[in-house]
Amino acid sequence: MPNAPCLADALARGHLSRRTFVRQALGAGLTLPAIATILAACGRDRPADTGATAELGPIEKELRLYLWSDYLADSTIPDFEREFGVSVTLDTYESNEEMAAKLLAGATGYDVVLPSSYLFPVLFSADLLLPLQRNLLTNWGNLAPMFLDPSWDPGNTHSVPFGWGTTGLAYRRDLVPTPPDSWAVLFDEKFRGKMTMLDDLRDVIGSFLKLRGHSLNSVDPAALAEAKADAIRAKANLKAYVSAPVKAQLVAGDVWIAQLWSGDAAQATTEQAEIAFTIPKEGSMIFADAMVVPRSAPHKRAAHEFMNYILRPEVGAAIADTTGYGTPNQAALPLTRAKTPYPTAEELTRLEYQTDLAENSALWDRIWTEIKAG
Ligand code: N2P
Repeated sequence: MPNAPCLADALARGHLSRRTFVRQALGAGLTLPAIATILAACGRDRPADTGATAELGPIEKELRLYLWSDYLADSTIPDFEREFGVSVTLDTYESNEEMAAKLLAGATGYDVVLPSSYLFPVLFSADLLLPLQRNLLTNWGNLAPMFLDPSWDPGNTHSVPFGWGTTGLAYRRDLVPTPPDSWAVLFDEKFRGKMTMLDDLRDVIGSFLKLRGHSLNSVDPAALAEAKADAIRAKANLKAYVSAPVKAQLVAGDVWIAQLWSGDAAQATTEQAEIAFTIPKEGSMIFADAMVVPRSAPHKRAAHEFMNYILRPEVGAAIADTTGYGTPNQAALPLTRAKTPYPTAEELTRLEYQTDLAENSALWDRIWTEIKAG
């Protein structure tokens, strides 16, 4: 097993490609924040910093998107292609960690990516993000004030707010006699084999931290040890750790209770009206996902045009209606069917944003590995 300093040295000397470094470093147990820091320090192979402040040329003919799955309306891409004469490709991911590992390994070719807020420190420290040209984002004024100047990207210099949502429990009203109101339902053997949790370490460990009254960003070893024990206890009742694909299993009735993101739960409800969604009384996570442009993006002008297009009220409304997620676009909100209101101050006391765990990611990663193996 290669050790981390040797890997970093090999990277700095140019004996190791960025991709191989990241693969081996992950294998050697390094965390994403640690890998990002080493990449920034070694600086090798960093994509040329083109267009950060330079005037961007005319719109390119192509655009490559790398986004969360099920996060656009059916019309979003075809309408953009038609109007702008751009051919769009879309790759999707199921977790921030999956996406970050790919970007840190040097995946180039993507023009727009959609991380959640807690990932920004990692992406910034690896120097992966292009400063945006606000003059090209003429629809910027449509955004609601609560999404402006966030702590993870002060002044929104490198990101455009896209959507927000919460993590809770989706359940089948017709199959679960009493609506679950606590994360503790995951311990209930009555539902053994009929429950799932997200394949997402921040959501799984975070919800058991909330269950015991802790912050979902806790790095306290005792709190984390308890969350691990709880997660392993619940795991005995789980059918699987699964994220967006659980929708079909809820609709089919193979899963009765699923830890799920609010919008994906709403999408499932449009296919099966007996699916409901609740935020457990102990509290839960709220997330905000925002569009960024990697410095290496080959089509920077098209990326800006696409983000500006997403900021149109009718485009944002169609996305919110299809995905069930909240829109940060306040001009879009009245056009949506659901009109999902922004969380109130009272609701925010029960909801918590995930933050970067920095060097404590190692502890979380180890616990997640142990839960999965346990
Ligand atoms: C989209 C899920 C995005 C939610 N299917 C996680 N930030």
